[in-house]
Amino acid sequence: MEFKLAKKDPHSKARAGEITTDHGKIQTPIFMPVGTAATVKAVHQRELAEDIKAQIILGNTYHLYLRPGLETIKLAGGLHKFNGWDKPILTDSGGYQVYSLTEVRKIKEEGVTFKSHIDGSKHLFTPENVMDIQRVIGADIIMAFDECTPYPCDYHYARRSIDMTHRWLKRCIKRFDETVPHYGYSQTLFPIVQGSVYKDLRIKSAEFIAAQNQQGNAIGGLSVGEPAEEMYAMTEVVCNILPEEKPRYLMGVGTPINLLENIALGIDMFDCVMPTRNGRNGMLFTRNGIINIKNEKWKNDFSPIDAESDLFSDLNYSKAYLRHLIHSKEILGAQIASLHNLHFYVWLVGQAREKIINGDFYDWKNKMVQVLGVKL
Ligand code: PRF
Repeated sequence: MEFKLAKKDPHSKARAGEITTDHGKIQTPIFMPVGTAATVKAVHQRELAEDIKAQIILGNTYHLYLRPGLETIKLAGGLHKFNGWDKPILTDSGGYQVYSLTEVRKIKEEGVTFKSHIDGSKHLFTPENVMDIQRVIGADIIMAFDECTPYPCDYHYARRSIDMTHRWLKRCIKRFDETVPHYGYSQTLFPIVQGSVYKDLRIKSAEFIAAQNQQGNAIGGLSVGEPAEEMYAMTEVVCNILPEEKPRYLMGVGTPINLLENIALGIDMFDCVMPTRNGRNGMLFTRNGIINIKNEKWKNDFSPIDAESDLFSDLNYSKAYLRHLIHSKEILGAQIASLHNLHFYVWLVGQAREKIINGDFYDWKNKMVQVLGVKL
C-alpha cells in the first residue's frame, strides 16, 4: 500500500491524497460503505461501483468468521472472489463487534471470549487468531485487535485498557509479520488509537501507535455516545501526533457534519452504518438537510426523492412512493434509501476532496455544516 498527499488545505488540517492498493486506488478523503456480512445491505456490487462510485468497502471479521466461516471464504479464494467486489476491501478486526454485539464476553490478557449472536456458541478472539482470520478473509487493509471502551468510561479503566490494546498491538504486528498473504496480493495492517475522552491517554496512545511505524493508522473509541465536541477534541489531539504522510482512519463515524468536521481536523478515511441503517428506517441525508420520509408531510409529495442527484432512483421515484415503500417494509424501499444515502455520503466526501484541491474547503465546510443538520 502506498499513500501520496496531493494537497493540504491552508485554513484547516484537511488533506487530499491517494492510497494505492493491489486492488486499485482510493482517493481521500473517502467514505467506505459498510458491508458487514460480505454485502453492503440492500445494494448490488454493480450499484456500489457505478452509481455510488464507492472505491473501497468494509467487511467485518466477527461476522464473516461466524458465517459463512473461514473454510468457505478460503475455498472461494478470499472475500473479493466470494462477493464479486474486485476493488479494495478493509476488514475491521472484531475489536468493536465483540463488545457491541455479544452479551456474554470475558476480556483477558490472552484475548476475548464471547458467545456468537447467531447460535450462542463460544469463541475466543486473540490478537494472533484475528490476524490469521484476516489473512484468510484477504482484505487489502486489515485492523489490529483492540478494546473499544464504552462511554462514559472510568479514567483508570481507560488507562489500563490502552495498555492492554498496546500489548495486543505488539502481538498483532508480530503475527502479521510472521505470516504472508494467502492470495498473492499484499495486505496492510492499521493499528488503532484508543484512550476514551482523556487527552493524556489519547496522546500516550497516539505516540505509541505512531512509533509502530505501520503504513496507516486508525482512531477508535469515538462516536460511542460522547458529545460531538469531545470527539472533535480527541481527533484534533491525535491528528497532531499521527504522522502526516500516512492515512488516518476514524472508525465508525458518523453524521455528514461529523465527516466534514473531522476532515477539517486531518482525517482521511471513514466508515459508518448510518447511511444504510438509518436509510432502511426512512432517514435520508441530502445536501439541504435531513428528510424523515415516514412523515405525513411526504404522503402526497410526488416530487423526485432528490432532484439534485444524478441517481436514476432519486430522479425517477417520488418521495410519496418511497414513503409508501418504507411504511410497507418493502425491500425496494430499503434499496432506494440505501442507494440514496450512500451516494450522498460518497458525493459529500468527494466534494470535500475537490474543495481541498481547489483551496476553498474551509468556507465551503462551514456553509455546509449550517444546512446538513436541518430537518426538512
Ligand atoms: N475499534 C474497532 N472498530 C471500531 C471501533 C473501535 O474503537 C469503533 C468506534 N467508533 C467503530 N468500529 N476495532
